[in-house]
Amino acid sequence: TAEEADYKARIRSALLARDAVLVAHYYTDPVLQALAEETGGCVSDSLEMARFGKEHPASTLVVAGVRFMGETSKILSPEKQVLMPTLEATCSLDIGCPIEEFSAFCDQHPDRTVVVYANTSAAVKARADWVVTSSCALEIVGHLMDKGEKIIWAPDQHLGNYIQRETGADMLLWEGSCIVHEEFKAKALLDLKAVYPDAAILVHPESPMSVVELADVVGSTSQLIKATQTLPNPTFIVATDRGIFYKMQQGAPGKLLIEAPTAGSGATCRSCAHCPWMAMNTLPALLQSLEQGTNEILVPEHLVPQAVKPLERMLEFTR
Ligand code: CIZ
Ligand code: SF4
Repeated sequence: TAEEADYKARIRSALLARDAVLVAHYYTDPVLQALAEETGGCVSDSLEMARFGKEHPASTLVVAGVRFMGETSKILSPEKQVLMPTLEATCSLDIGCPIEEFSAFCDQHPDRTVVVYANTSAAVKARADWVVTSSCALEIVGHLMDKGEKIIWAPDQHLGNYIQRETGADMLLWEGSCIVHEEFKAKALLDLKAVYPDAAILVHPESPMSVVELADVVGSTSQLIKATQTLPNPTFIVATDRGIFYKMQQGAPGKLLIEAPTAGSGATCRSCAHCPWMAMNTLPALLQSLEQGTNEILVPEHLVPQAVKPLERMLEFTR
């Protein structure tokens, strides 16, 4: 629309005026993903967002995503200014893992290596030995298991269960979950597969085990996008946030892409498979942050030296 074009033009000039680069997650509004691409920014999963932000020469990073992504960028680049369209965009995994309880849990198991998902607060990262994302969790836990380490895993129990099953590692699991992926339903997915027998089922491992078990491919957002480009199937049923369809369609234009069913599909909520916090990232919010320098991410200084270690370990391991 004309209004959209106007916002985009103003955001472009504000990016230049501030020496800023836009980094957007796959789950954000396609408008923001397109804008990030058009302006030399980055559209990716949380691992590559972190790496891109750290390595990019811009003095300001504008992170369209949820709060932990902005915090990760700031921890890795304390000298840069990090802005976000909103500071209200949190994550049910982050909320479900408060530092006091988590730290007490770790204290009870001092013999275990602490591995946390990137979807956590800076304080939780500072308590961890390793940070992982869904694109490197299997390899990193496998590596730790080979060294004979026992693990505390937090906060996503479904991803933890999946990794435990795949690697056989000894893992104590925190019981958090993602409110988006938790809604995918196995029975309805089977019914949909019966309608599209040629479809491959792609599942993000934050989904319940009953859904993961039906998958042809289980993987992170970037791994699922890749699957739509490499598998021969004409159709894909996709169990992750629907924001991902922007990149999937771009890379596999001839394919039919279908949302996996959720508890509320077609009935109570048309947007079960879309993260309400990712959805807070809008063009007006982005413009306001850039023009006025509002919504700056600050991480308490005493946390940074500890939180940066497990993050750099992850970046080094996945280089
Ligand atoms: O669900 C999320 O927040 C994901 C998949 C983050 C990520 O690692 O890109
Ligand atoms: Fe958190 Fe789930 Fe939203 Fe990702 S999709 S930010 S894991 S609530």
